[in-house]
Amino acid sequence: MLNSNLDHEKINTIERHIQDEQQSHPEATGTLTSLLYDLALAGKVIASQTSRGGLVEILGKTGETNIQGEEVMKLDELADRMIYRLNDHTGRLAVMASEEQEDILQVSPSFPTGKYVLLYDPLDGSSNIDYNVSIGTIFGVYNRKSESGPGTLEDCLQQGRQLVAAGYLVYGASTMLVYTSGMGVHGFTLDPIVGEFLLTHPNIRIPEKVKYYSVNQGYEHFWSEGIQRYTKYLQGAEPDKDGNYRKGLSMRYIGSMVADFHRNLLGGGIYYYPSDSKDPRYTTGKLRLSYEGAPLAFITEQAGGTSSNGYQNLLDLTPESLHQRTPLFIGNRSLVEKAEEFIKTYDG
Ligand code: AFP
Repeated sequence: MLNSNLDHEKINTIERHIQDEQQSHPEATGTLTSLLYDLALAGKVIASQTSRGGLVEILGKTGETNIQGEEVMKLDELADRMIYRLNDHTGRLAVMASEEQEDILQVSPSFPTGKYVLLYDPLDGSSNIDYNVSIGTIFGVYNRKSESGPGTLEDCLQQGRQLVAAGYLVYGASTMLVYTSGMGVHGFTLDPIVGEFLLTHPNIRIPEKVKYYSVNQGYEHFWSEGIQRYTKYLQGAEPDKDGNYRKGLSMRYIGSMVADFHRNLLGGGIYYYPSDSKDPRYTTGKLRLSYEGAPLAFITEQAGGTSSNGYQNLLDLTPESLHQRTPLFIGNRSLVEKAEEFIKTYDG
């Protein structure tokens, strides 16, 4: 016989949680709820493939390069197509853009266009795929700016402040989906038996007490003086402009931004990828403003942290092109502000 208490217990699936949140918006039509649920579904399919990565013939490179000049992995392609195909016919989107594709992605002409715009990085950290290291998916949702018909490039080039929702999936020891629609940050863990995302991390706040800094320190010699000194400051080996030293932090760097970001969101810390002189392609940083920076900046801000390109909040930047790169500092407010201070003092 069922325990009668169970009748009163709320089982918070992701669908129910999003629905409950949207109910506080009387004007909500349920479209955003459905769109976020479509993304959760895409995440489940991608998770099922990534977890079988070593078993089926999907690992390794396709032999092609994407528009960033990077080698395309088969799992990238799969994730890219999966997200597009699960969203091209729903009538919820006006247009999409993927980090893996040069141009904007129109939805199928046989279906109506909708009011939202979806930007996504289908498989972030893909160079880690072959090594069974956590990877992730990042997405951001905007309202369309164009009135009707097919969405436009302008719809995709919006300031991060205009984000309606943003989230990421991390495919690690378990699969998690973390999202915000401007009402706090909530994390769900995929129950692989039931096949459903269940609320495990409600109202995530970045801890005040910081533990980690995450940066590819192998590039140290190519950084500006400000970034070099800031990193030493984080290690407890360099004073700030007032002559104060901080207690040294632990360094953690996975090389999958989603995984590094997720750890710092829960544990407290900063992730940064500054500009460097190592590679002429990345003089303004490696990471993309619209696919990686803005969505994670929105989540950070909703969790009590902040972000910067070294001078300005990432959410205040309006992209001029679809694949624009940016230097990026993201995490605890005190650490991000301190990075800006070092840059101002030493790099001008
Ligand atoms: P890949 O998708 O090419 O692995 O790049 C991942 C990424 O965009 C981000 O997720 C990492 O934090 C960062 O690049 C790692 O870059 P480095 O290898 O230069 O540290």
